[in-house]
Amino acid sequence: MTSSTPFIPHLIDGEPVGSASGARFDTVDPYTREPWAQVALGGAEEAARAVAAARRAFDHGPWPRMGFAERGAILHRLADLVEAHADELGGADTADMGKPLRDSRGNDVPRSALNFRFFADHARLSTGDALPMDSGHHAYTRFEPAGVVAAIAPWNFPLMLETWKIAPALAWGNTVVLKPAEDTPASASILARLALEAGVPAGVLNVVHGYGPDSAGQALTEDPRVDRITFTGESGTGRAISRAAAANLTPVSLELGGKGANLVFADADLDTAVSWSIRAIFANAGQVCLAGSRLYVQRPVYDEFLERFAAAADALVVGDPKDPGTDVGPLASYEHYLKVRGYVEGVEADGGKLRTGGLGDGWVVRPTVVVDVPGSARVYREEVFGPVVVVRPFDTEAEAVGLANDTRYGLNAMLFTENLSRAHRVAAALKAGTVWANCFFIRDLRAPFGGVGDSGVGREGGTFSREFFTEPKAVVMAIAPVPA
Ligand code: TXE
Repeated sequence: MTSSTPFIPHLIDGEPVGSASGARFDTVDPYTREPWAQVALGGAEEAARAVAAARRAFDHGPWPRMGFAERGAILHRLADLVEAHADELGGADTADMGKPLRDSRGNDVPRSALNFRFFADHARLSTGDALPMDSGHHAYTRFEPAGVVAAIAPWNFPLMLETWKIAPALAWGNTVVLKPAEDTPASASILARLALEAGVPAGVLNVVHGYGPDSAGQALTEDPRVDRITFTGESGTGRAISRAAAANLTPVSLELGGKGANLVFADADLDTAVSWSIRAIFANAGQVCLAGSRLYVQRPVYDEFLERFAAAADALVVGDPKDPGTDVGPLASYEHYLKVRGYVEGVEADGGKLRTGGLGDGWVVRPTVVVDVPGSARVYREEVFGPVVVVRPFDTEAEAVGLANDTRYGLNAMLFTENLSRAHRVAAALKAGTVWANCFFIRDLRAPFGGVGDSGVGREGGTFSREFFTEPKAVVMAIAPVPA
């Protein structure tokens, strides 16, 4: 490290600060495999300071007391600033986790700006219930901000998933302590700086860097001054967070792992099915909770589909994430690369075959297609979180639904068919929080997002985010009965 190495501070109560102990850690560019910045390493002390700041800003500051229009205008300004700093924000995520710049700058940054605009407008336009009662009373609902929100984020869509949590929390008048994933700290500190510039008052959005267990993350989940915990990450971590939160009865929203099924029926449009299925597993090097990592193809089109799918996988450009032509970059960290490599190396011992793909140079796993794998294989059952897909044939619709539902996860599923009745029937039968028919990744931010089983607890999006980030209150007033 040289004196010109960038330093990424916490942002607490409006101030960029280091840790009290001076501790720092490196963040590593997974393409160059070199540290590119140093990060303030927070622990329980920094988490407590950030929560105290958020608490003060909530209990005494202007933010929860502002009108929706005023808060919304600030969040719209923040969205504009996010777009204006697209190079800096996208570049930070790419340096931290190797996502192609085309995706970080091209998709995640605009979507992050949209998160702020959407939730600002949604909160402002949201209506409550008015319930005239036969007794002459009148009940109505108020949605009051919940308080201090701890947002604990993963590394696969750093800025995008952080803003997915922060935007509704702020729009509804809460204050926030964000703990970004330790592998991807940079964009969060930039965002917090931009929030101040947009007019978000000091203490309303705080960022603490550090690890999870026995570190800043865990401290946030145990703090009784925190009113909501929103988390995206691994299912085991979700359980740990739930246990910690239970001590204070803090409500949690958990978006966890997935092992998405993708069903291609013989009556599908194969061009559509191949191109979406490729994106579903190889976008972001498969480091997507929604990845379509179990691909089931009806037997009459199995050979043709597999041929075309494998050829399309081979045609993806693997390389430098900063190169605009790159489709697939390295995995996000050495630790994660070792995990994914372990699955690829275990395929043959587990009785499967690599149809194409395998290990690349550096921390790269090439788009990998696994066939003939038994149902007990780890690569078939577990979330690999890499560019690795298992493909199996099926015969009947009922068998396909049974295979798709035979998992402890239930975040999402996809199906491809030109038969409208089948599409509706299968969508209803799949145990998943989201089902896509003849498409993938398309989102309406009003729709519920979350999973069943080990994929999570709760839903976010539109009114679902409102339910989580507010305390809905019923007010019952005695008024004179009004004659009809
Ligand atoms: O996730 P973790 P990791 C899956 C994927 C991946 C695996 C491990 O399979 O290989 O999880 O990734 C914080 N209290 N997904 O280890 O541990 C942590 O610091 C409080 C799925 O990175 O869940 C980080 O900020 N916080 C996924 C965040 O939790 C804790 C996205 C996520 O880390 C904590 C990412 C604790 N006890 C990985 N322990 C998805 N569903 O999108 C950890 N953290």
